[in-house]
Amino acid sequence: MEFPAQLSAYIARVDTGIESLLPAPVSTGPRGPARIHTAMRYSLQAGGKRLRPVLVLAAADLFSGTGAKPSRSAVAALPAAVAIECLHTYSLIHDDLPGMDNDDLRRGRPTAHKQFDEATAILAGDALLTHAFALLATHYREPPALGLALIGDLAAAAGSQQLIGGQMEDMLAEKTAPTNAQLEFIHANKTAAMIRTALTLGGRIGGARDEELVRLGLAGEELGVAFQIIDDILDATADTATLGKTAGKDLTAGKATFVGLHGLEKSRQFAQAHTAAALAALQGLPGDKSFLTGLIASMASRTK
Ligand code: GRG
Repeated sequence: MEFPAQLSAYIARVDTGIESLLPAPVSTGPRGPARIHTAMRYSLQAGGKRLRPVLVLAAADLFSGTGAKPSRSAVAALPAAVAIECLHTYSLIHDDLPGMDNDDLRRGRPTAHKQFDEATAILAGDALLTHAFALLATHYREPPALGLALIGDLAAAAGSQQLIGGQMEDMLAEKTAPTNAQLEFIHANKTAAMIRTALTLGGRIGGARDEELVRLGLAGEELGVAFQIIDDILDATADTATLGKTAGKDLTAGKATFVGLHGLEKSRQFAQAHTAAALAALQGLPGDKSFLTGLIASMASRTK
């Protein structure tokens, strides 16, 4: 299958997984109450690139039948793919809140606190974060070591040393002149940690060996840094309608960005170098890497 068709097929699977693995918005019975579930689905079903869940599925596929441990099909990777998208969406909802970036537009729609209210947006984010771990605990009971590893990986990436720590440093760095080391810390943790973890969750489910998980993690780290540099470039160069979120926000908010520190041209070169490093890290892994190679390349030339 050609790359675009394969990407659409993966995204369709993620969307089906979201539909079936999120609580239904019914007002009575064991799966209620309606408002919180409607708000969770509102942000999650707004779309987005689905990069992280697609990476989970594609990494699992890479090892089908090739791993040292018994391989599981990528169908088995779907709950983990949905889990990471729940976690990512929680971080976007909370990032948009008035107390953080105070944004009105996300994924082409009013942000959760604009559509509902601030309290509902906070709770929807909290509920998506919690649901991510519930999905892992429920769907990966066997073997128990796999479930524990997945939960441990996601908890580490989402916690105060990585996603939340990166977000904290990002906020502290606003309107300061950050050093390159500060910027690298922010991007490695706020952005790259979750992208790296998407690949390692998929690899674990597919049965990757330890050295293969290290290689996947390295590819994810490099892809994540390239992804954030391109995000910075797009924030400075693209328009709001294309991005589906407010463009030019970094400059207005005095954010620490690659473009602010190094300028556009240098940032483009850095993005290319990190993309090349991600592709290089993939080499040496088993299986058909053409989809992942295509995905990494497509992220380097994305326009939104
Ligand atoms: C609130 C704990 C907490 C963390 C917030 C995700 C985040 C950290 C902040 C959002 C702002 C931002 C620029 C984050 C860097 C990561 C990033 C580029 C997120 C957007 O990811 P995309 O482009 O979004 O994959 P879609 O909507 O396509 O899924």
